[in-house]
Amino acid sequence: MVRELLVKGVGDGIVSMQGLIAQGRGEAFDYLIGEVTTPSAASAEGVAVALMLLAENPVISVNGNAAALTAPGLVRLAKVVGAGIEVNLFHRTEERVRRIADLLRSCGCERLYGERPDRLIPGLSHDRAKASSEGVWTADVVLVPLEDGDRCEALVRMGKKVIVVDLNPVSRSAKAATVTIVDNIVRAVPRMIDVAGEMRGLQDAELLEIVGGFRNEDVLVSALGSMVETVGKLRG
Ligand code: PTJ
Repeated sequence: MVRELLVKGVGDGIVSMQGLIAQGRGEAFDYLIGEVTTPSAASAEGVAVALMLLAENPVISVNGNAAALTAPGLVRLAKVVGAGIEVNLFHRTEERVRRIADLLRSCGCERLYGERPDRLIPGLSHDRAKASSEGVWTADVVLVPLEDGDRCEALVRMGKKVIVVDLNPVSRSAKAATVTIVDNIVRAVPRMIDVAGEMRGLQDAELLEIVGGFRNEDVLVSALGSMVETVGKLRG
């Protein structure tokens, strides 16, 4: 069913052809972690939500894959944590930006950026660098699901706290991010919405306690550990 969403996304002009390859890569890692949200991914999801709730200007960056897989979920998450949404494409065409923006608006997105970018993120080629001053450019916390390594590194260099959702724990994005959620986006987003609902009433001090002591390397090592465990089970 998830695969079909991507195929439909290509037909609707939302997903790039490269997006299908990215999904295949993600699926391979998902099989290795057992297609479940591991405890360390669950804790990274909690830290990510706490960071977004603590942020001054949290922004969720949406690409073709993220839109096709979970546009309504991302809009809901943005509402619960008080974030804006920006359409940012790796393989940018204005037509695809427009289609994704329309999809997000049809899901109820009110604070939407990315259609008229007016800034360029330093260190990236022109189309990939495009950003909006009120969105990603001034965001202090950015959730970039399924992000490519260059953009993730560039956002970190700008001093932002960057949260990625990436099933590959050894991708450049996973290693560069402030918080890496090694989980399928279709499982991560609904969980984050629930967690955000629970955390919304917390004081800043309590949210800071959740964030304090988090080490992203631990999440990556733990994800790789889950994969090794899966291999171990094959030995009986
Ligand atoms: O729509 P665009 O033009 O912005 O392009 C989007 C893609 C995803 C094609 C582009 O950003 C890209 O090429 O990204 P990468 O470098 O392939 O990185 C995507 C990462 O997401 C890979 O490490 C995959 O393992 C991972 N991934 C793929 N599907 C999922 C996933 N992680 C979580 N959930 C998934 N469903």
